[in-house]
Amino acid sequence: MKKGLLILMLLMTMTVVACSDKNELPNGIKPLEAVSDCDVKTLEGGWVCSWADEFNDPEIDEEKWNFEINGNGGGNQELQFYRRENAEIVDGKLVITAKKESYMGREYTSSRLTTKYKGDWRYARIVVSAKMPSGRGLWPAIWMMPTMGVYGSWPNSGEIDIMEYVGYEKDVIHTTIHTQKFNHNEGTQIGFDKDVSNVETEFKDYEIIWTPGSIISYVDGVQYGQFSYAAHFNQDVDYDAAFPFDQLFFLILNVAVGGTWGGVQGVDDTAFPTAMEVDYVRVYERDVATLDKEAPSTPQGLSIASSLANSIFWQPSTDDVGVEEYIVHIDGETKRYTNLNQIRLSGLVRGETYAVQIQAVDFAGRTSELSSTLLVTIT
Ligand SMILES: [Ca+2]
Ligand SMILES: [Ca+2]
Repeated sequence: MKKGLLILMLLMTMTVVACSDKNELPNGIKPLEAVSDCDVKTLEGGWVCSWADEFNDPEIDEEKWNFEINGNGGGNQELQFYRRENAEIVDGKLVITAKKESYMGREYTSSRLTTKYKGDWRYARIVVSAKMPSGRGLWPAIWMMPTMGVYGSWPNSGEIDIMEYVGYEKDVIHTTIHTQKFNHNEGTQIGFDKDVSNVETEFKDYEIIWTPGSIISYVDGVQYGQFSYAAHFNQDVDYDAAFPFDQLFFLILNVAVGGTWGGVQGVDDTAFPTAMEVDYVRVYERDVATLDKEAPSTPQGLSIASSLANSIFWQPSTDDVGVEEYIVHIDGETKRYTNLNQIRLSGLVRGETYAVQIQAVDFAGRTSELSSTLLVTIT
């Protein structure tokens, strides 16, 4: 850390709370320091740049990016073969070019880059400046997939489409989530569209702010999609079936050709070559150690779910930064943890009645008071 910055941060800390000591936080977290290779180090609201690529190096940085090399159609019957050769850095921008060329049994080539195991985040603000390729049949995307898949294979562990674009529908952008309960195989995915001028000729900031139970999508700072978990609307499933976005996800940048969405109106072979250009990727995380001053509110409204056995939910607690998880106390003992405001009480004795209380925990490790008691008889 630069000495000037350290002094500045100490001064800020002393100004805000005279007796503050970052080591006093219950979970010992430290203030975040922005990475040096990010051109915009902080954003309003306590967001600190923790990962970035401005694409200023002559070569693609393989400490940040993986190339997916295959012609398997991306699970969507896409037509391209993904090669390393179709991505390069030109004038400070990542350029992913889709080409009409025969290769390994495919008639088009392109590139798909991911940050898996190199950039993986659980809650973040992600800003990608990009300009879309043009032409019927093109299907570029800026999106995220789960790193570990703890809830199972697609779609159970979730997918976050920060922005997708299909060339036959010029200047309309899309943001979508897919989960076990909400996915396109069943036509139940949740998505938003927006008409935006000059998507193919101008760089725009495509962004999400992802916090517990919420993902909000923006283009150039204008909100156009909001995905929020609401336990009382999802009493039929475990919370992760509706909203599994409480685990690590990585970023993907690709340009697909054809496929079950991009290829609905065929492919215009005169469109090639055409490229998605990315000026920067910047990932911000909230500086909890500096921001957090208060414990979460006490969970209220404990209720038994109407259509999922032995499942309870409650109103989410509020907090000055955010609630990271809830502790479930059963007969006075800490028994379970859950990231969102619902849990199925498994492993208890059928016919027995248990006294359940909930306690919220914030990202600084501060805890709320215990909720009032809900009696639950296991069926
Ligand atoms: Ca750049
Ligand atoms: Ca707090």
